Amino acid sequence: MSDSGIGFSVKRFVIFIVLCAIAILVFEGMGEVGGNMIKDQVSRTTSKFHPEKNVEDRIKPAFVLEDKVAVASAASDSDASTADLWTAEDSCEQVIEGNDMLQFNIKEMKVSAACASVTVTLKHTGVMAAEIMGHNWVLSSDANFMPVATAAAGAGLENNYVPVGDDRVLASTAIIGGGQEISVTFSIQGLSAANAYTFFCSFPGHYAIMKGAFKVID
Ligand SMILES: [Cu+2]
Repeated sequence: MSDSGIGFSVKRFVIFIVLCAIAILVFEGMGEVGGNMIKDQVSRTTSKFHPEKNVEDRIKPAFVLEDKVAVASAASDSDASTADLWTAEDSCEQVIEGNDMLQFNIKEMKVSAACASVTVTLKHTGVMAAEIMGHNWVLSSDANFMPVATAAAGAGLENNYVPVGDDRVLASTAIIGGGQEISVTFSIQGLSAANAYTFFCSFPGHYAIMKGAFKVID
């Protein structure tokens, strides 16, 4: 029975070793979890300013013109009175605004065929530079809109993103940046009320949103 005392303490010793091992594993595990939490926190905080990370979050506009979106959806509900908010008055002098959120303030321009000439004034109501958020006003026939808009990117900023010597371009202004304004005056003698025309901004990528109908009315 004297062995039982030793056997008992050997058992206790083994249990003690096992407990120690478990304790070490648990502490290591906790250390790793804690370390990863700190690593995560650091990467989340610093990556906010990393030039290649969270780009979407940083270019997200600080606010969105909810009212205009509401008007747009209301207009699509075939409500003629709200649709008029997007349509400029029939005039030989047209004023249109572009902003930092890729928007023109109107979707339709109407000019009388009787106008000796038409002047379109584009105002950039934003603050961003021409190289980043520049806008212009370009007119083409509806049919030529896509081909001209596509060719425009290749023309480069030095040509105001307007294809040089391209007679599909019926009128165009230079590219302007925030706070600037520019006008173009042109004859509409060659235009017809029977044809559809599109005005748009030819800054690369903008034409998808920044476009509208240009209507000549008899
Ligand atoms: Cu633009």
